[in-house]
Amino acid sequence: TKSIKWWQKAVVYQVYPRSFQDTNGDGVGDLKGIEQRLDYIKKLGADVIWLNPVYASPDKDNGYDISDYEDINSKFGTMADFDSLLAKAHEKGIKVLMDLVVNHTSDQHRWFIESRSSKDNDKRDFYIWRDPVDGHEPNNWGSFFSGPAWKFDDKTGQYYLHLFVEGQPDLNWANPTVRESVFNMMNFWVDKGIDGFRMDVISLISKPDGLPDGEVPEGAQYGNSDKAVANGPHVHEYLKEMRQKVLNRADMMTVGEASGVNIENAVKYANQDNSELNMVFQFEHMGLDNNPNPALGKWYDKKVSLVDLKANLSKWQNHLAEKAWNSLYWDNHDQPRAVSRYGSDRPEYRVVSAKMVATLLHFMQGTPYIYQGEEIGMTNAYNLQRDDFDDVEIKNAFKYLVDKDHLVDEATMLKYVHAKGRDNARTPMQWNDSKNAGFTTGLPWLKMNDNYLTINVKNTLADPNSVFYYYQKLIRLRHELPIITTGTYQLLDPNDEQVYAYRRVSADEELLIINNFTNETITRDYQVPANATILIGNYEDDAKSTLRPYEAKVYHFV
Ligand code: ISL
Ligand code: CA
Repeated sequence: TKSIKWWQKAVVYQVYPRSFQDTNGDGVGDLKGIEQRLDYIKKLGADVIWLNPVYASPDKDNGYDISDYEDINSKFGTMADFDSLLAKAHEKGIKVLMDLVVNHTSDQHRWFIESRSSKDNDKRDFYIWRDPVDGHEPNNWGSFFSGPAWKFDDKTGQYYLHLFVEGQPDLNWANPTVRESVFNMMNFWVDKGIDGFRMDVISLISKPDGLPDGEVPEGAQYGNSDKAVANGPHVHEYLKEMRQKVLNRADMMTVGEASGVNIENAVKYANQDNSELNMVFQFEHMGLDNNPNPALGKWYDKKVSLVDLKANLSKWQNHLAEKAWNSLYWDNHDQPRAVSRYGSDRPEYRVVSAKMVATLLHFMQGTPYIYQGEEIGMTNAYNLQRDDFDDVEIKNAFKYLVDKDHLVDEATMLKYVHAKGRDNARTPMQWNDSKNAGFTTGLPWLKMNDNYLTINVKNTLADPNSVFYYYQKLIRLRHELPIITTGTYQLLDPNDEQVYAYRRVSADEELLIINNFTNETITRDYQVPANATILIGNYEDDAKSTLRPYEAKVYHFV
């Protein structure tokens, strides 16, 4: 049998530094704030923190546009603050993953400033420059955040590629000097003693030869660059090189954000032969509740079909078993809140359904990720209006899809943003019921969710039946019961539209996980053996074959 790696038993807690804890009243969370809250994360029981980017950045896309990889954004503090946070986390036995954003840099990065200065600058080829074709963009690719993926630069008369916003020019990974520079920079962080990397859109770094047009979804303006670029011809070669030159220098944990990756290529990225990464964030389950109109992409407000969700997650569980490793997530800084999307944030169901959604995920095989606030059942932020949003993706959606292309009216788009917008996850952490929820004494950089008077850490810690203590128990169970890490996954009743039930099976014991996805009381008979005990559940007693609204329970038997 293969030995179990530390990151296969670990639970990760994602911190969005901007929105976690402000300590100097400027309304922006900072590194000192994270350090002050380490005991909270320790109490929850998480093993690892993933920090969203804290590097120097003009913040065109909240730190995903980096102008200096070896410096800290002054809004968040200093390199001394970072060193202190890392040391304190390690003292408490918490590991730290850094975000690695190397598909693109900021347009303010010195590499790009040089690159754009002239066609014969030695950094010209660090980025992807092309001549106009018939006076237009070199191909039909659209940016992930609406609009074209090419920007014309007057100075040299060429376009540069930006799969994300204009301020995020794509690096040219085909250039070996680019790779060498990135690996050197990564080694700077490895030498500091960090424990791993979360790699931003790593599936997009190798661009296809000739940059062919993407398929244009019906009704859309631009070709799909995601599909055209994902899993490009040399991506696995580049990652193997990275593994050799950087990642093998320490016992690191790596997770690649892998938009456009299916089960076949996931097995390459996350193969247990240790040649590339440990695991990927796959996106298929995030797209199941997209708009049926492809031109609107993710912008929609209908719930996912449970049958589709089961089929998808089960496919990943089964296909990666023994070959690769899954990451498990419902939400992050790019996704709406888990309880709002998969459970119900109505006051009468919020707590019970947040626990159900957690139960479903935390008994699967893989490494679970908890996004800050998920552990207290934070919800989408319905009080934010068009002018309140900060996120460039949301702003561009209004600008292009509503104002320019008239694909949808403004009121409908607002509904979609309330369901799917990234700012739902980015409103500041709700610590208590004082002004601005104890996040800041100043003006928060993004409007608070107005439900912080009831939904906050102080309340959740005072209530033994809270979402927090339920997550704490889920994490403890994963640490204690090897079957959660190693057991075989078996889906039950794939066509049941109301319940998601599955088993985890090992040589000498078994878990039966039952989740009622509806707000109704229903009946199901799973023929639970007489010797079964309840390991965890979100109701006080076991009503056997009766499943109450959003009920979740896990039986354990031998
Ligand atoms: O956010 C998305 C959907 O709303 C995704 O398409 C997202 O853009 C994609 O997963 C890439 O995300 C990552 O890279 C982006 C950055 O804006 C995201 O915050 C980051 O997680 C560009 O660096
Ligand atoms: Ca601050």
